[in-house]
Amino acid sequence: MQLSLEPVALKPSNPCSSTGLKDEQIEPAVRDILADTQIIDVHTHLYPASFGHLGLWGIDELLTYHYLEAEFFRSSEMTPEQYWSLSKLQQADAIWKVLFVENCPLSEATRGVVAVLTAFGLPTGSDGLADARAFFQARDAEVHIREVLHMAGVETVVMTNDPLDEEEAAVWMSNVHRDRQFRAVLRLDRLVREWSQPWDRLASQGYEVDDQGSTHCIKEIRRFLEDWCETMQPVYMALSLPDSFKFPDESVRGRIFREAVVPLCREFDLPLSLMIGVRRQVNPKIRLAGDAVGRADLRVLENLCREFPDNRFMVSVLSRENQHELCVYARKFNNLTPFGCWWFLNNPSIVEEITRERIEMLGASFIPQHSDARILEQLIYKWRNTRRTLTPILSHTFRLALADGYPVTRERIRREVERLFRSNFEQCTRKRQESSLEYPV
Ligand code: RAT
Ligand code: ZN
Repeated sequence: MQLSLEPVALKPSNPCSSTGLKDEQIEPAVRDILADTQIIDVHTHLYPASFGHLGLWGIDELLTYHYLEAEFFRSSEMTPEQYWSLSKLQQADAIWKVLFVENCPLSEATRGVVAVLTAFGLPTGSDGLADARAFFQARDAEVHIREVLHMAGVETVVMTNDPLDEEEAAVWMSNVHRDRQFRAVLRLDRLVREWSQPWDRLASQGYEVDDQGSTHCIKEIRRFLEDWCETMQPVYMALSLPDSFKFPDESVRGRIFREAVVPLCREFDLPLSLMIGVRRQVNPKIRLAGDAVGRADLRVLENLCREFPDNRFMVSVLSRENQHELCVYARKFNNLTPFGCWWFLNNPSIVEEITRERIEMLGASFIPQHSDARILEQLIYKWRNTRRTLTPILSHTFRLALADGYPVTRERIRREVERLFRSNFEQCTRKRQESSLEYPV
């Protein structure tokens, strides 16, 4: 941690000992502190080098990110069928040509690619990708990962780990080397949402499950989850859910959720992350880019938080219209931590609106952002953009506090920023009770 340069900051643990800032000193202080803060990125789709080709990086992956694919189909005559028949390099070439050469990269996702190229000193206005490809090909994965995390000011990356993804499961079973900067998360989408499909996969692994969700089956699902908790040592369990998610729900899925997932989180003292509001595959032709958003009935959260006060829930909602309700519920239930401006919300104008609303209603008791990075170098632009968007918002907040008569110091700003980008998550994932799970060090 960098100590304040203020002369009276000799006792940084005592915020009252710092010099009060003047109005015009607040924004530069906020900017410095945000730049200095080493982020815990609470939700990504990244992997350490030991997970081999599961970890995506480099220019071709950056260009074929599904956020860009969605934009590509808006500006190109190419059909999805034609696009999917191309190799990855050809797809990347096509996207570069359409979104960066024939049109200006103005959207958040396209500017992100430009920012990454700039960060590595690569050309951003050329017709082809030869320089960028040569640069990334020459990089050593391990070194590259360290450098990108350093450039992004990210200390810890939280992964998304699906035990029903065969490739990923095989990596875990090979006793893969754990990297302390990458924390695991037991992702349950396939298990809970697609229950009609995975049951035979569990059965083939020796779990006595059936597609009716019998009491014995639920017990076996718990055993499956316990085994994977042992293997992965996750920091939380996670599930993305449609706008139509209901709780309580008497379907097999609803019972898996209520009788296996929720009690196991409690038993292992793990938070449950719920990402609510995704409408999967409204346009299956464009694959990952074909998911959309819907407004959810957040009374599900009310029911969950009230019925399970000993569970902790980290919640992100995809619909802009659900944001205010989420804040209201967080004021009612302190076992609920709102996090992130997810996916279609991760644009400066919307991040700004949501973050202001959250600060006004919750102070600093939430987690403002996660990157959701799928490709390593996205960390660079996504976190730079978050810092850039949040600087004026936090500055404005502290300036209001000063105007109301509160002595604002660098130490106090630092304490709140640390809370937002580190300690709220650390506290949410901290073990309160004895558990057989230990985080890897
Ligand atoms: O933002 C995204 O990349 C989405 O495709 C999803 O990954 C979403 O974040 C999720 O984790 O389900
Ligand atoms: Zn995600």
